[in-house]
Parts: sequence; structure tokens; C-alpha cells
Amino acid sequence: MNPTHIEHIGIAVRSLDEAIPFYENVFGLKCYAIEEVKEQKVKTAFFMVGQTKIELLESTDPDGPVGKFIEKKGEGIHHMAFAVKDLESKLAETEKKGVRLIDQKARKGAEGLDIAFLHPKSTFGVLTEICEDKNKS
Ligand code: CMX
Repeated sequence: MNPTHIEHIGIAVRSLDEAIPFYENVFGLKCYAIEEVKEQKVKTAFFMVGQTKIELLESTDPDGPVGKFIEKKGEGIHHMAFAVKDLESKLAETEKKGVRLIDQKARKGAEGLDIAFLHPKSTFGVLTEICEDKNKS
């Protein structure tokens, strides 16, 4: 797969309004964007740390992936996203290696990135995203 870097770490929180001040006041980071991703049933807030982002995820629907995660496990690290080049071919290559894919094809995520998820049962319990920013490649 040869990821170039960790693009972001997704953290499930009950409330963006409560979690954002923690990152701003304790870490001194600036929340530079808030975006709702309707398809994923989440509202996201972003902070930049070097070339990696922290993505806070608040569920907009208890039946969405983050709503279900919080109900089962509580708040915490939800997923890790690796930046790759040529996402579609990396996805095919990953599947050929026997990894279970959640997304057979890339779809659009927050900030216009092309994204695809690998199943946590295939990745030692870590929900793993691979993504590509076509504007940067
Ligand atoms: N990390 C690790 N394990 C997870 C997990 C996560 N984030 N979410 C679910 N699981 C585990 C559950 O604990 C459960 O394990 P057990 O069977 O051992 O109890 C198993 O996966 C199945 O979980 P579930 O609650 O029954 O939920 P589903 O199977 O319906 O969905 C998943 C799980 C990962 C397939 C689904 O959440 C998914 O498709 N996620 C990808 C999309 C997503 O998470 N979007 C939100 C962020 C989007 C963004 O960044 O913009």
C-alpha cells in the first residue's frame, strides 16, 4: 500500500461543542473546519497537527456508524486514515491480499477526499481508512 503519511485520526465524541474547546484550549490547536457528511451520518471538526489531522466525529443519527460505535464502546478513537496514491489500485491490491473491504470502490468523504474503509475484523480491530486527496496528487 505504501502510505505517504497518516492523513487523520478519527475520534468519536458525543458533542463537538464540548470536545472542540478541549483541543483549542488544552492543545492550542485551531478548529479550521466543521463539515457535515450526510452520507456517513456525522458532523466533523478538523485540527491540523503537522501533516496529520485530528477529525472529531459527532453522530447525527444513533443508527449511523459513529452513533452505534459510541453506544457500544463509548467515546474514543474510531478510525485511522492512511494517505495513499492511486487509491483504486491500492484498494484492489489490498483485497487481493485477503483483506476484507467495507468499500469496494472509493467514495467521497469530508474535505472532498476519496476514501475507502477496510473492515476492523481484518485489520486487528482498528477500523482503517485509506484515502487520497486528488487535489494534492
Ligand atoms: N473500530 C473497531 N471495531 C469496530 C468499529 C470501529 N470503529 N466499529 C464497529 N466495530 C466492531 C464492533 O465492535 C463489532 O465487533 P463485535 O462483532 O466483536 O462486537 C463489529 O465491528 C461489528 O460492529 P457493529 O456495531 O455490528 O456495526 P456494523 O457491522 O453495522 O458496522 C462497520 C461496523 C465498521 C462495518 C461500520 O461502522 C462501517 O461501515 N464503518 C465505515 C464508515 C464509517 O465509520 N464512517 C464514519 C466516519 C466517516 C468520516 O470520517 O467521514
